[in-house]
Amino acid sequence: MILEPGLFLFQARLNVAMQRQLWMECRVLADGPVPMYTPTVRGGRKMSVGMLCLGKHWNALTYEYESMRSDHDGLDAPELPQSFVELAATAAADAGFVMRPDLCIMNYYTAESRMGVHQDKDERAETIAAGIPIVSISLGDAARFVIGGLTRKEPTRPLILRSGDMLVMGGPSRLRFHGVTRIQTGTAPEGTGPGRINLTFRQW
Ligand SMILES: O=C(O)CCC(=O)C(=O)O
Repeated sequence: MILEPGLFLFQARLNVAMQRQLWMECRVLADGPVPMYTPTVRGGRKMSVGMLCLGKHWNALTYEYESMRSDHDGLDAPELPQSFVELAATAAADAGFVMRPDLCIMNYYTAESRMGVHQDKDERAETIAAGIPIVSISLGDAARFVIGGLTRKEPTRPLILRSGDMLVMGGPSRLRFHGVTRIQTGTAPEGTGPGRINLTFRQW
């Protein structure tokens, strides 16, 4: 479904078996030798999501990407699995974009977690200028996601992102403001959840 130029929502793109498999792979990574953690952002506030970056680490204090988690424990970011890359690159291609994802931010939401409205603009200027998309996969509990325009002032519209949905934000929609205002607890398909995992794939 095309929502706006460059903004595509592929509902139920992953079937329940794929959602369960991916959920399990994410849990294994999150509980692995380089575990998920709760970042503290500039100004000292703790985020309400758990985060694990794959491929490259997003430093919550500098808002820059780096190979090791220098704002947390100094460990190297785990590799981005090739099977994850393929899911994202294929969805991007189906939306008409050529994308070579080299990093992914995995966020884990509990009932209380939120993501404030923001732009994804920490990737390379060339990537952003070329409109190379952000590709998101939602798993587990559904979320009320809001998406606005290219300035913070513009109104946002709500979208419910359910387990298995993929969202592609590229071209003229690459820098749209967006956030997560609520988690719909108890809606996760069996074999996923509790909670919500969101994967956002990016090309640095
Ligand atoms: O959880 C989501 O659907 C959005 C995540 C997000 O905005 C981000 O990782 O930048």
